[in-house]
Amino acid sequence: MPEYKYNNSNRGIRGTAKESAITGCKLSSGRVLSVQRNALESNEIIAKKNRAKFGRALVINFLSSPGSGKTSLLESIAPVLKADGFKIAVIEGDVETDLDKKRIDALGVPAYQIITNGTCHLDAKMVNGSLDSLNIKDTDVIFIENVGNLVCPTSFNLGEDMKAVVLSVTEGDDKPLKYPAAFYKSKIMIINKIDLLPALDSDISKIKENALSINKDITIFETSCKKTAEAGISGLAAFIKNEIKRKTEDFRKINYNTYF
Ligand SMILES: Nc1nc2c(ncn2[C@@H]2O[C@H](COP(=O)(O)OP(=O)(O)OP(=O)(O)O)[C@@H](O)[C@H]2O)c(=O)[nH]1
Ligand SMILES: [Mg+2]
Repeated sequence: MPEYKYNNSNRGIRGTAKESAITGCKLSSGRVLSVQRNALESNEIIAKKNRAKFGRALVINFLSSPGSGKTSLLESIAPVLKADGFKIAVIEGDVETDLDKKRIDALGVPAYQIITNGTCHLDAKMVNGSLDSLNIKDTDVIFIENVGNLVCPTSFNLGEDMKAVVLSVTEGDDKPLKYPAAFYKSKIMIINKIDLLPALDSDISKIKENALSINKDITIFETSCKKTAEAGISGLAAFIKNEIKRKTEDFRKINYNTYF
């Protein structure tokens, strides 16, 4: 993983996005809280178990600020994948409600609700508790909708294949710079609500430039989930289908005798 260096000179803290993504917050003295480190180390152990349980299913962990359009994207992508015969499941993370799960239920897609009761992210143990309820062996892709937050979810590996950060155009083109770990740790960035661009001063090329300055390998999609102006969904779905195929092939090569 390349190391993106940041320098938060306002607070006198220096470090790397890799460091912050692994250890969470650092004390200004530079000492990492050992209790926090222990929690993250236990999380890694359970994340590995999750990954084994996911088997051949591709797992995508959606991160974003509240309201960027994570559930809307799932509502747009799921019918496209279903129409092509792919089997989908969704794990919904929410601080308080099952409102998003109800939206997924309405698509006829199996969904499991995790209510975190105030915690601002999902962790591997929460996800592990959902796995027996989903028929993973027959699932091609599992989408995890993390709690709306661009900071805390980046520290917790859930055993996923990739993180996908969603940024809507109304949030401002500086967000990749202000919340670097989310962009540094994601394989793809989805710039959503592009139908709103004509009403904004937001410069989409600046969003991309800032994201690429944090993570030069990030793959960028531009989407609109607005029904009357839907855009970019087929391209995103094509990418996901390709990743499903790739995961199945890789998994088959390694586990042919034990799994298939
Ligand atoms: N104009 C426009 N509105 C959108 C688009 N995508 C989502 N929205 C709207 O944005 C609002 C939030 O969308 P959600 O999909 O609920 O966002 P979310 O990221 O799942 O929100 P949380 O789960 O609360 O973090 C809803 O009113 C959506 O209709 C889009 O592409 N264009
Ligand atoms: Mg949502």
